[in-house]
Amino acid sequence: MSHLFAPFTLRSVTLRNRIGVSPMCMYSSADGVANDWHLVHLGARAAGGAGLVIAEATAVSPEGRITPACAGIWADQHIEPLARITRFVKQQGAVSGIQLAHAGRKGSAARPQDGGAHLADDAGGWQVVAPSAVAFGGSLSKVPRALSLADIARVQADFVAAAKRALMAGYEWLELHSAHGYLGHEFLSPLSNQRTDIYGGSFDNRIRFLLETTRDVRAVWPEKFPLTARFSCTDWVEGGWTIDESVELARRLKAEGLDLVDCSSGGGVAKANIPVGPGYQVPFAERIRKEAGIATAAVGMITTPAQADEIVRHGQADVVLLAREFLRDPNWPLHAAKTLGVIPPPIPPIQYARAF
Ligand code: 531
Repeated sequence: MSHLFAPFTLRSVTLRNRIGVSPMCMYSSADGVANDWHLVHLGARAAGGAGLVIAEATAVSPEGRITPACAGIWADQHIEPLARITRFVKQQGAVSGIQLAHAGRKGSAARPQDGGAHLADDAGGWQVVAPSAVAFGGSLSKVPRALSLADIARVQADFVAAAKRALMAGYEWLELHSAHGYLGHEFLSPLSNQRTDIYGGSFDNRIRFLLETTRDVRAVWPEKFPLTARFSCTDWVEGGWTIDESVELARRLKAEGLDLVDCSSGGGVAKANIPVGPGYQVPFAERIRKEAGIATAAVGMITTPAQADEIVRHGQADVVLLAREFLRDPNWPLHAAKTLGVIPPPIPPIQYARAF
């Protein structure tokens, strides 16, 4: 039976355990460039025993950033600072992943510590784009420019170029961000996608952007490396994107060479009733894994070793991704192994051996 500390192989990549660092925005870049903060943030968690370390939402174009301080991979100057991190992560025995992202209408925002509202164009912000000219609302009040067909092709080409740079930077695991109300999700949900062309309306049309992007990225991303996507499995509102649609989307993307769905939820609308609680998104990972026959990652309010271990043991997900719990404890995997009595225990970095 699989368990939290059993290795996991996807394509030719083997994780030493089922524990991943969820992509977390650090809002710490200038011009999208990774720096010492990112090295320490990601490197410390690789040293702490994670099997997979996924770099934060990394924008495929400048206007695809959430904030001016977000990470980017739209230019060759981004490659070497990221490569410095992937080299260190690998030395620690972990696999490096990266989440490629476009923020859509939720871009051009201030950092959370600065309030998170849309920034005016003359205050460091920019014109946001989306499938349709419909504002997110609240403090994200900018009305986006609806993407033309040529714009859509350009954004997809940006994802492809970003994937090529990610490969050059040493990543072995790619995640397409299609959740949390950012561009990929905006195409999926009828609440944000009101297009009347081939990218809007029917289910087949709303999934077309992600399907094509997956196909295009798969064509340049090596066969030996996993390609994954994060979904908001439901919008949690009537008339929005649903878990049933997520299951069908997972089936369609699997046929395009997608290897795993990272199962999150929400973020597409400001007002949703979300039953946040321990493991509240795990049932989505379980359904997609069972009904679409594709590997899944569970994420969201996973905090204890027993909880994480049970998710894997019960076949609800192949991998668990931890976010805030990893901020509280970069050595969470080493501590979890001790709590669970894992034999043989994972080997800590030699520099820390006397502490574990
Ligand atoms: C939190 C978030 C989780 C679920 C739904 C909406 C928002 N995160 C999402 C991050 C950015 C910061 C806030 C991304 O997905 C990039």
